[in-house]
Amino acid sequence: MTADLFDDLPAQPSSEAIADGAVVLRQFASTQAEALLAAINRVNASAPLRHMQTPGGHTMSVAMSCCGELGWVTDARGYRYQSTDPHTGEPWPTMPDSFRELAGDAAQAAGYRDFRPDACLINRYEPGAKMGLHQDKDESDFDQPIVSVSLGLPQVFQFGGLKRSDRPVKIPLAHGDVVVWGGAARLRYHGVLTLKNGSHPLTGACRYNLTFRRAR
Ligand code: MD3
Ligand code: FE
Repeated sequence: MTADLFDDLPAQPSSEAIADGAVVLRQFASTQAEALLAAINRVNASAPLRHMQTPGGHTMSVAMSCCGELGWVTDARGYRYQSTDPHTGEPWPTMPDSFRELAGDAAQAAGYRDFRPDACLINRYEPGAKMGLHQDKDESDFDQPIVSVSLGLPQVFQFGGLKRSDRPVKIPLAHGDVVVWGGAARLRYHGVLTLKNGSHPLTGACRYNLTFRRAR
């Protein structure tokens, strides 16, 4: 068996600046993982995971849902945040208190006070799913960070620069890891490589990623 990027991740919580404005909080969410997954399942019972269409007409390989006052959607009309789920026509499910608190605590640990997310995107990757390099710029205030939480199978994150052509570095993200992306990192290109086959005791053959945002 050969060594891979996931082999030397810490089992205990630790914090490390991975770039100007980006702080990885390894294992920050691991003790809450089962409660977070139960809350994800409750949200997805009302707002089902779905494969959205890009404005260019491609179907995304990642399945998405949202909770909070606003949710992110993409369709033939473009990318945007909106207060209702286009699939049901209903408001997005309320953001669970456990989500809000985790996001606020992680932002605080990374030096951002009073982070109050109004949107949480839930991404579910199955083996073969990926997300190409992109910037998150549909939010109104780039001084607000984004907090991401990884659950389930590990996946390799690609962290690029401010230009699409900047060569990305690979960062392994494992179950329970939380990353706070703010400051100069906020507009950097990023994506995730294709999820490999595997099985996680809590999620089976998938990875969930929660991203907490202040959209407006
Ligand atoms: C760096 N999600 O939902 S999370 C996304 O694993 C998204 O599902 C990926 O990119 C995923 O938009 C990556 C890490 C992440 C999220 C937002 C960022 C990194 C970021 C915004 C700016 C810079
Ligand atoms: Fe993103």
